[in-house]
Amino acid sequence: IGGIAGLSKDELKEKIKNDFQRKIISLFAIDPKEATTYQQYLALGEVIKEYSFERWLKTNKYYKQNDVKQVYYFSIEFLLGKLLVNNLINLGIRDVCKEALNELGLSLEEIEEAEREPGLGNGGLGRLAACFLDSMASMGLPGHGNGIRYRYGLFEQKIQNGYQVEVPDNWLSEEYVWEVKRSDRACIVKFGGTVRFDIVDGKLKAFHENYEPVWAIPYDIPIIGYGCNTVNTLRLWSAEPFENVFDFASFSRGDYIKAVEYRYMVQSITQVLYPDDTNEQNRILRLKQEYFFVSAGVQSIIRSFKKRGKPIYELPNYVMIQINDTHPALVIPELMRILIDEEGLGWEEAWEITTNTVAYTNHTIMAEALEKWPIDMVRTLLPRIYTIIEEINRRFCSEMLEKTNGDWQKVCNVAIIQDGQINMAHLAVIGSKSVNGVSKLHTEILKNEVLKCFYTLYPEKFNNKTNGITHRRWLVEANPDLARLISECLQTDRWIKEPMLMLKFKDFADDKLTQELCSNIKFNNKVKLAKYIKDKYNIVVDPCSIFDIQAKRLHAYKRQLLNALHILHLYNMLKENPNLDIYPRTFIFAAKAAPGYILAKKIIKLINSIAEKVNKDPDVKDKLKVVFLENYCVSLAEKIIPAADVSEQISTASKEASGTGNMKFMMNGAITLGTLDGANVEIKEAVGDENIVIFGLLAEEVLDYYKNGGYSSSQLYQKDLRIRRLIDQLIGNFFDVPSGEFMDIYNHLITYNDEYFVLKDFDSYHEAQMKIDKLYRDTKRWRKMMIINIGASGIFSSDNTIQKYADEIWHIKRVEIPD
Ligand code: DL6
Repeated sequence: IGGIAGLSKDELKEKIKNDFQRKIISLFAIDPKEATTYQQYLALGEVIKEYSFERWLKTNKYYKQNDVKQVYYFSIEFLLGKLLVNNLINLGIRDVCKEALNELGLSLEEIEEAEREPGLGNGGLGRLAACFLDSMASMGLPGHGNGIRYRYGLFEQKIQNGYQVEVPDNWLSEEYVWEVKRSDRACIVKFGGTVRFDIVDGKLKAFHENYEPVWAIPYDIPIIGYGCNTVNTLRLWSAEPFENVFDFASFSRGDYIKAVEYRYMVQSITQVLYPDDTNEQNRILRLKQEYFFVSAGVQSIIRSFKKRGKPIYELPNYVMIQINDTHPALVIPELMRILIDEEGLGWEEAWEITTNTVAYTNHTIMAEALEKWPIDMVRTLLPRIYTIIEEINRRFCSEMLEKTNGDWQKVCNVAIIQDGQINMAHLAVIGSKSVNGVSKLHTEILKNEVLKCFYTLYPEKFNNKTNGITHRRWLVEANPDLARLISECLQTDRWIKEPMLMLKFKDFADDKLTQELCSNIKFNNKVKLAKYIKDKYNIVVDPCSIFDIQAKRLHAYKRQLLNALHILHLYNMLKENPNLDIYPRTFIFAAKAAPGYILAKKIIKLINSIAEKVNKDPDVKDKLKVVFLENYCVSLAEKIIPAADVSEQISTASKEASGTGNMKFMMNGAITLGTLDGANVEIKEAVGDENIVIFGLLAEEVLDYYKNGGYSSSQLYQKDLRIRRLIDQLIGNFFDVPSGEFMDIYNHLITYNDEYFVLKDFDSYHEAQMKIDKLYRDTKRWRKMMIINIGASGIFSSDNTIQKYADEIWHIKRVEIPD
């Protein structure tokens, strides 16, 4: 096995066949003909991974030898998706590999399907991190990921009798092909214990004693760039116990029970991904996870930096650490700890280095998602880190006190330690050189509302980096026919490297042939999805109907409830008037709810109850269908998104920081039906008002209602007959469900005054839906809209986003790894 550089196509094909067959023998000691599809996948994966090794080695060597500045993207989640197809495409050998396997009587598609995707993320935040890795490698940028190797990923969702049921995701039950264990690069992470201060050589020095040591073992995954020789690294850390832990003073020799408890404690650290993307307060294990991967990551960065032989104060010239939300914000005190305790620097020097090395991205304004840790918890678990946070806070507050002429209230508003808790967003802002939001609107809200005090203090830190998605996965891989059409129209495939070239595809918007081809591709994708739905759920959906899709995490603010209630409204209208002229629609949902999020789970049950009612009613059967696809994940998204006509992006304005699903759908020719929230605003700018359908309250109106009141959902209920009917159906006996089943939804909407303005926006949503109905009937117009959306989506390639991070925050340059 090994390198593939310089081989002719035929040589490569022969090599793949030989390597693949030999791999099956060496891995399983069986005749290649007897291998199961899964074994074939494992063998092919191993072969392809090894093909990347030569480039991987060269990349690392190049970075070292040329003193290249590197960026480390710290994220508690990396939602990678399947890697086999992606790696084949990025290595440029998918077609030849397909031929090689064909000649062996095998199907590459079947083998690819056998891969199990690691669910190491909840949703947008983790998937963004994965898109960024692909972009950095493909652009030749020296950027790596640092995260956690969870033993169990996000739960697998099953729907039973309309309810969500969670099943553990045992993704490591078989080995994971794409990783390489690097025990030689392990680090020790220290928990608990005490801190003693002493004067050594006239300097105050901290000694962390009686701690519990944990091994952090790195598993590296090669991140293969497209059309270049760059192979960067995603390093995921796994916690392992010390075998000789009895040598540590805190353990009494021979205490068997303690030893077992210790092993259990250690293993629990990287055991499971928290299945919640908003509220992680007060969970000690989560705090352990955060410190664990941060400490290991920073230690390993400093270790390799020191090997360069540069003075430590040069660190910011060679290293940048981007923290993906506040989960890795402990990077700040951890880097301070290493610089002060291990490198012997003074506070000011260490602070200067730290605040020039770290940059922070905020991903949410939802108050419940802004992390706060109780002081006691941090002090007990991370005593040395706590003393550093306290000192950062003390210095910052005294500086503020001076600046505000002693206005304590103002100081309290920005302090890191508030009301017995550590405010991680404040720590992140104060300790970073840059603070960015993830869409223009979101960044404005950060500057003018959520982090206003900090914006006044440090306006120069704040900047926007609108999210992006990798068009290589979300178009080239997920929708190969559309990718081919774009290449044919543009007469080049250079757009795969330079996504702004995709904008030229818009020139074909009025071209009849392109319109037809585009529409045929969409139709074929819909046929494939319809087959998937028939095979899996035995539901027949008509590919000629409008495929209207809402696929994302289930959250009250994302308003799947608005969509569901509206479907119920359409149903009511059709029951009243079976001849009502509405264009046939298939509403498709896919969404996981956090296991403890009761309201979200009830909304899933409601959608399934509506589906049951609608799908079996002969009166509406040709006009409406509702399908809930279980277990939404990256690979399911790759099946669904290319088949969408309508992309539902209907969050309450101001709540969705950016959204990235909105970009994936438009890239595949779906028309956005959305509010002016997150990146929808920029999608509208990119496609023009006539190529998107917008409805609902504006962000400023929503924020104004929150501040000043003025909305009463119960008044609306009294006044609006359609709404009253819907709400009454929820709590009456319209659905075949236990009595009171949807009471939580009722309370949310009426008793607690509809926090996310579902009923307030209902009217405007209905009008927008009717507009979609009308537009879809105008075939030419619709096709034109599709093409404009596809072309304009080049703007939202994560390559563009990453270029901005590289130029404006990281100050790193593209490098070409020689052959
Ligand atoms: O920035 C990625 C993604 C955005 O597109 C979504 O709009 C936003 O909701 C999501 N935020 C989170 C928050 N998690 N935490 N903390 O996932 O980030």
